[in-house]
Amino acid sequence: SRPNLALIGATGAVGTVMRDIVSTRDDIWGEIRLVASPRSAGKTLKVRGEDVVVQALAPEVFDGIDIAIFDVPDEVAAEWVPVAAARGAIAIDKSGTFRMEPDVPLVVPEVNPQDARQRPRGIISTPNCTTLSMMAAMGALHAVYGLKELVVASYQAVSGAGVAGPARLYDEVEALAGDRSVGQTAGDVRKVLANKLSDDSPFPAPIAFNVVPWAGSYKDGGWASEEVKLRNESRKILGIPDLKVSATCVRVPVVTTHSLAVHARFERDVTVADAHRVLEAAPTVVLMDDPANGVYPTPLDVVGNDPTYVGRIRQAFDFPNTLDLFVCGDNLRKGAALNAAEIAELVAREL
Ligand code: 11C
Repeated sequence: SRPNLALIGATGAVGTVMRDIVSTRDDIWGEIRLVASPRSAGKTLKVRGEDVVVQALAPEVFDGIDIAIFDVPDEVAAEWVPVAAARGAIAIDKSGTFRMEPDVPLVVPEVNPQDARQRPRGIISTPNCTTLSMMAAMGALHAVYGLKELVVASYQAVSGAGVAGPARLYDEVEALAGDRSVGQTAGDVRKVLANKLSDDSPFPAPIAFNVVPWAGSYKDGGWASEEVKLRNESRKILGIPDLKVSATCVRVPVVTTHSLAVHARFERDVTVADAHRVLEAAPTVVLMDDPANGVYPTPLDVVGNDPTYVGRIRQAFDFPNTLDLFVCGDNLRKGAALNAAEIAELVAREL
């Protein structure tokens, strides 16, 4: 019989995309149960064209469920993912809670599908959306050339912060619209926003007309949690424990789709033409690399699409075996819901 799927966090930014994804991909599922916090329970939402009533998170919602996909805050995952696993569901968790635990695989299906089979706790983690936005491309290049070092700058969309992110960006843009004097004096945008909006923003500085060099929580040494995750998770997914990684994560006024400028050093000789061939052959990567004709990916052209888009591939002038490139990936699709759905499909094939 067909496996039953539960989506936990069905009403959030990722949950909304998740419902779309399971409604449009090959339908392999029996029941699809929608679950959210008690605040959202009782709502009716569409999935596979049918109305489904959202259930409140409780131990019983996992009864009869084969696979449960969680997109909930870290502390909710810490409490409820083990409950799902104890009740016999395989839990696929999008939070940061279990990703680095040695007995929990961290899976990107086109890079390390084999890892999904070793899941002694019944838990599989799916990576941070920033890491995921480049993994299909970097995994394909690593498989051929052997990755040694990664230096990354991210340009992260506001929807990475959940539904409050786009809400804040739209509010700020509206508050500033029509005023052609703003952005020309230090602090002027802050003043306009302070007069018109609450100071309750998911971002530590104005995000309209700005870039903010901070994403996530504070970590030792002045690192942001997103930068630490990008390092740890890339190492685990690619299976290179000593991969050298350094990242700076920056929030930009883009609604959805994370971009990354990547400086990647490889063990073996690599040329731009070879990298093109490798990336063209990677099924989930789209190469957009013809800068002489203005062809390269931008988040606005990528949003809503599944693949990882790569362009601006250059041989670094002063660094041997090193490519500089620009990657864009929809942070809600491959960066979150799609990767979780692909893991669920991978697991469902074994059941
Ligand atoms: C962001 N990448 O753009 C984050 C959100 O570890 O899954 C996801 C945090 C995580 O803000």
